[in-house]
Amino acid sequence: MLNVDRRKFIQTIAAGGALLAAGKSAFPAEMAHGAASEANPDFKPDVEIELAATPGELPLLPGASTRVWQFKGSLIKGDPAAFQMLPGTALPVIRVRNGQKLRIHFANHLNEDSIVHWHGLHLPHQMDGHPMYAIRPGQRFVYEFQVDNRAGTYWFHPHPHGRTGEQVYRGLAGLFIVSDDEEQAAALPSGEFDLAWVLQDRLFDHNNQLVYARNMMERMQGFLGDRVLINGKPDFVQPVATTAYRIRLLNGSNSRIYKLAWDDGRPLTVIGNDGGLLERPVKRPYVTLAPAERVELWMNFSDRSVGDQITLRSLPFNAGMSMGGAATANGSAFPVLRVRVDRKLAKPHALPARLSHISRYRLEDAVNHRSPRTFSPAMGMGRVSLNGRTFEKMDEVADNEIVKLNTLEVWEFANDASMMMMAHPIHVHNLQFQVLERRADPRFAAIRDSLGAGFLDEGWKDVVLVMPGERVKLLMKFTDHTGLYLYHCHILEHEDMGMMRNYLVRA
Ligand SMILES: [Cu+2]
Repeated sequence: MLNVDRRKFIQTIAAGGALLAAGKSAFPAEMAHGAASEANPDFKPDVEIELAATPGELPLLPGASTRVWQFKGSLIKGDPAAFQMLPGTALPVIRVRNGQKLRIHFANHLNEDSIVHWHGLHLPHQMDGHPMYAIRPGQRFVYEFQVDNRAGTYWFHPHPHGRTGEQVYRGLAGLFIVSDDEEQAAALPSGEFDLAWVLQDRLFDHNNQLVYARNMMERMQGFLGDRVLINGKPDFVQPVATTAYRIRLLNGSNSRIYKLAWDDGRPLTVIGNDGGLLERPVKRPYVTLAPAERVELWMNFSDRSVGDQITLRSLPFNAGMSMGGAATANGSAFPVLRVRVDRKLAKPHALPARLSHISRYRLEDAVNHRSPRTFSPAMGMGRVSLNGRTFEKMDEVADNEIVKLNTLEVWEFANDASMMMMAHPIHVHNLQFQVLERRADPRFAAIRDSLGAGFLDEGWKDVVLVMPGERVKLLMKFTDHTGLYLYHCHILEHEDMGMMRNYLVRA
């Protein structure tokens, strides 16, 4: 929600003078360090938040505290529910309604550059947390935008180029939950019956300190921990009552894929994913959750007895090439968390047959339906790429990365698994897309089939897992905003190594 004068102001300071004044002459103008360091007095926020990335310590394991990096913040203006820590955790949750205006003062208290990306939100380029806006230690970036997303479970995390993986790994992530009228009408379980579980794997040394990517191999395959934390807690147990719950899951791991199933063999009832509620609930024997993907479950515990325990597990699968030790490799089996029924509650509940309305894009409406843009994530010889290119310059776009505002396009991601058989979770900034089709190379069928029944290609998505040898077609529309946005692999080590590119939306 920048007005024209404000844009001009930002462009002016981004172009030069203020950078020199701030002592940042060493940075090229396009880096725009400190570009939005002041609030716009004409912008009237409904919610205003102070949010700092800062070093801290948390008692995660018995014994020594773990040094972490955390988002800490406070609410300056708005409903107290708009900014809270998830109860009993250090995980920040921003809760807003679609249409609300937000101002977020981001302060970088780390010893390195950072910037915050609002994952899944549809925002002007300047507000998206592009790495060109990374601010130096001690600097501030003021975000001002109007929420323009349907109800859903979005999230936020740092996005400075080359450092995203480590900053997320050390603890910088939060949930961004949007509600709207359509979602309220579905009357899903709310308040204490609306749970959030953020899944992250971590590796600790003998002194309880986090260990991160020690060598090229751990970066190439994506860094894997040997311990799963839920909302930052090991050995997580969720107490529940004998009633129905809405459960939001975010895979906040750097590179781990989860194949989630209840240990009693019941199917999972899925009501939503990346871009909010599905049209109607669907059942899956298991759910495949790749890095940065979200899924919302509806779980009814009313036929359980007090004292019952149910374990959510990650089942074994064929991950292609994953070189972790047997206990930590992608595809190894482990318990994720336990649910414990600890009280009786006679509370009426019903799973709505219809959850939301989703209008499907049609392939024939895509301006390039006869010739989809194709992007190939590839890796080999210590290098990762998209169509043979890596992210090198902040503002670089190739000819096939320029799209026109207000057009629908079909993009195809073709996983070239010739060198390394790895699945890549591809994320596109600025929009929610629809998955049109997947085509698998029969040579890699065993890998695809070990996860395929858990894909949730329904509804709106902003991350799609592209399996080895697979070609996935997406339909996406570029509306409202022009400028540079990113698309990249959400294995954060791949992203940091350059499996990331800009695309440009042009008027
Ligand atoms: Cu990747």
